[in-house]
Amino acid sequence: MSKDVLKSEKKETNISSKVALKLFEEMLNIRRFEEKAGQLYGQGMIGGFCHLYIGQEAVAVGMQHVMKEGDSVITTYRDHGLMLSCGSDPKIVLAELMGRIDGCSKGKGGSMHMFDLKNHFYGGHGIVGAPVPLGTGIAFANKYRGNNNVCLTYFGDGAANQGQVYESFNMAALWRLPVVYIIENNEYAMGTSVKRSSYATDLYHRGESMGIPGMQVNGMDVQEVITGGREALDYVRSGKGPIIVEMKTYRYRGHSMSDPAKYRSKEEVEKFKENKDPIETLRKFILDNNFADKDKLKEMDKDIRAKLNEVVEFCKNSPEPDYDELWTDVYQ
Ligand SMILES: Cc1ncc(C[n+]2csc(CCOP(=O)(O)OP(=O)(O)O)c2C)c(N)n1
Repeated sequence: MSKDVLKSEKKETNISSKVALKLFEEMLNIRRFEEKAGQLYGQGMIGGFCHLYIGQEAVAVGMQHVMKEGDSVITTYRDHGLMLSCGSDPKIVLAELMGRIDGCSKGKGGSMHMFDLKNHFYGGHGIVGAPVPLGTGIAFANKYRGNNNVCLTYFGDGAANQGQVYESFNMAALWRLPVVYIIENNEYAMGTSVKRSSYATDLYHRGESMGIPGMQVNGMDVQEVITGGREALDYVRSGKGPIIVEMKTYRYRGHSMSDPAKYRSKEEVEKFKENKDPIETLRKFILDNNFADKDKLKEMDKDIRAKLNEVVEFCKNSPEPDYDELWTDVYQ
């Protein structure tokens, strides 16, 4: 691979039925979890901010599929789906959302402050763009230790216009750090569309001046994410330095639960749901290839919902943190 910009449009061709069903289950897990989070928010069981990942599931699940043990993930506040894809227990994610003691931050952080070191998930950061220098630092540590691990550093299209992003790019290119920068281009930064905020809207070009290759991937199709992701990880793991992967995706819900999303039309959202939904696309692939029938897929959904109900029950019974907890875990 040269330093030229790449365009990955290939689909994974020889995906097995076992893998297809696993990917389907993982994406559906995230979808149902996020729908439930939205519902609980509406019932007042979740407070503060809550940014849902619905529509973007193929990105997290596809990339996780091509990562190796030891690789790590860091992202912004739209973090529940990515954390679940890292293998975190849904109970600790939901308990955190609901402000309960069994959450990963003992219920003190909520939606934007997730962390799971055991599963190599470095957060969950509420500051736009913050994961970029942090992820670059993790990549620096990996290179220093010579462990051949890669850090997958996620951020949004809005964050892509920040200065700290380019400072990080420069250092990563200079020191050939093992980092995949994943821009989740879901077309909006709060209420501002990419077209209104960015002169150049093909964000995978953004590292060119520093010799960082870029790749644009259809983030609505898990098989394309897998092909592109594998190429990107191979490139970085071979010691050539960072790469930028722009995942073209779309979020179905507003920026956060408090956003009615009036800056876009219902028709626009419906068009994505009807024609590009990552779960429906894989469902069709599974059915067309006779990997499973409709009933089996319905059964999987039923199981996922039943397990999720158990998670909700667990979290409802988990106590809120004591008042004294306010004074623990404080950096001094
Ligand atoms: C430094 C900073 N500025 C502003 C905000 C407020 N803010 C939160 S999310 C957001 C939009 C970011 O959009 P994008 O990077 O595209 O990510 P997305 O929400 O689409 O996943 C803004 C401006 C913030 N959290 N941090």
